[in-house]
Amino acid sequence: MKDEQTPSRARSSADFPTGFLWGVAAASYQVEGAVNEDGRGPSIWDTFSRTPGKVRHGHTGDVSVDQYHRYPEDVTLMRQLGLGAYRYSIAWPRVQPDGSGAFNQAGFDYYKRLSDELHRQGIKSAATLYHWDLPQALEDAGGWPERDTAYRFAEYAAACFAELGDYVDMWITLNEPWCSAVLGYDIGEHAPGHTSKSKGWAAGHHLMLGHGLAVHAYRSLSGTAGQPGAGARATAPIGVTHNFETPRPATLHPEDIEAADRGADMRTRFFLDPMLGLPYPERHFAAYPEETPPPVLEGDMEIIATPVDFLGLNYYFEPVVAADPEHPEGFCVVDSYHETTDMGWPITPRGLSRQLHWIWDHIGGRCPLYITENGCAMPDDLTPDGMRCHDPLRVQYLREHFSVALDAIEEGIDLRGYFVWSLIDNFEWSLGYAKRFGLVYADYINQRRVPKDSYFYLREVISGAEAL
Ligand code: GCO
Repeated sequence: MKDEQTPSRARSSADFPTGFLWGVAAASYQVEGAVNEDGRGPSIWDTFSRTPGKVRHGHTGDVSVDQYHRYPEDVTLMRQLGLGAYRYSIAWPRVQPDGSGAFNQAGFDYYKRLSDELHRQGIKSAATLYHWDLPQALEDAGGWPERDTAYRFAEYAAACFAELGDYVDMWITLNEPWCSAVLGYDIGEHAPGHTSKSKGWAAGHHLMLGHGLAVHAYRSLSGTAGQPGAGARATAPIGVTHNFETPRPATLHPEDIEAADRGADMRTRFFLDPMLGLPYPERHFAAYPEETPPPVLEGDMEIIATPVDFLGLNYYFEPVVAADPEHPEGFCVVDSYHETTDMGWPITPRGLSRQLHWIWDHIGGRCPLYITENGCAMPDDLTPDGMRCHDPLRVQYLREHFSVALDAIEEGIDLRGYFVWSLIDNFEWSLGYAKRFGLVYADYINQRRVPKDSYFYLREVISGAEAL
């Protein structure tokens, strides 16, 4: 196993293959603001962020960086960076305020305007259908632990394909279903804030079922392109984005290697195996007999296994685990003694290499991969005149991870693109505005955007001029 260091061989960012897609990523509730405009309905994040004690300092996404109104300026920043794609998410409650029933044309129109602006400036439009903002009305009816939510999602997805099919160049059904399921329904750190293991796994299954139904609906559009009323082209690739964890064993002792393998069960295999036609991991439910396994009905696993065109990976860090006989599953996460980001997350670029290889081997190379998020919260040093922002640690973090991505391509992994999280500082969920992940500094008082050093660094990378 290699150390956490970058290879010494001289290379440059020009070594990324032609057509490699450089992008940035963001999510509707984190950047849009305008929560009460043009018919948008409430989402679980509106409710959660207004619930005292749930989000640091009581912050909400009500305004954030106001991208709903300022998208032309943000797209210009993207073009000046040389980006090939913007990965944003569609707010379900903007286009279908109650999550069922009537659609809201003004909501679709916003994403058409955004896509038109992206295209006008030569940037691809990569839409995620669900980045955590479930319409509140669906949560009131039980949310993701209820099977019906999967069907509602598929219906919403089909409407997006029909309305926006001529605008979107790349579809991502879900962002990080693990977070929606586990942080939302089991740990309760994210909206809607429930704390029930069984609800968590039921939510996980229904999210994956919703994903499968949506891909299935998309596939059935192929062949209807060009027909009156069909709308969608169904030619853009469709995939899903996960935040897998493939832990590193604390030592090379067989019991720690086994522990690391088990550590991938619920964070990775639970969400990946059904996509490959495999069952949910059984080891976990054997270790916790009191937990209810996901409510799988006949035919569900086949739907979830509907082939995708690519797999998106969000990578931030690699945990280290060791065998722990006291633990029901036989493993625990241990300190990894790495430097950390402002989130307290260890900086582990070689872990990206291990994860890419783990996933690539596990899926047998059956579809290309994209890194759909990678980035870091770091201390930002805004100059007193407010004109520059120095973030050398972010530059270093990105350089190390880009270098590993290039290694992976040279090692034969079909990695097609890399989306940095995020263009601009934004609402970091339960941490509010306290953590800044942007390449561009957001002044939340006057909405001024100040490109950080990392922005200019990425511009050089994309232009092919940076040593890696
Ligand atoms: C994700 C998160 C992002 C976070 C980012 C930093 O997709 O992982 O949804 O929205 O802001 O990961 O924590």
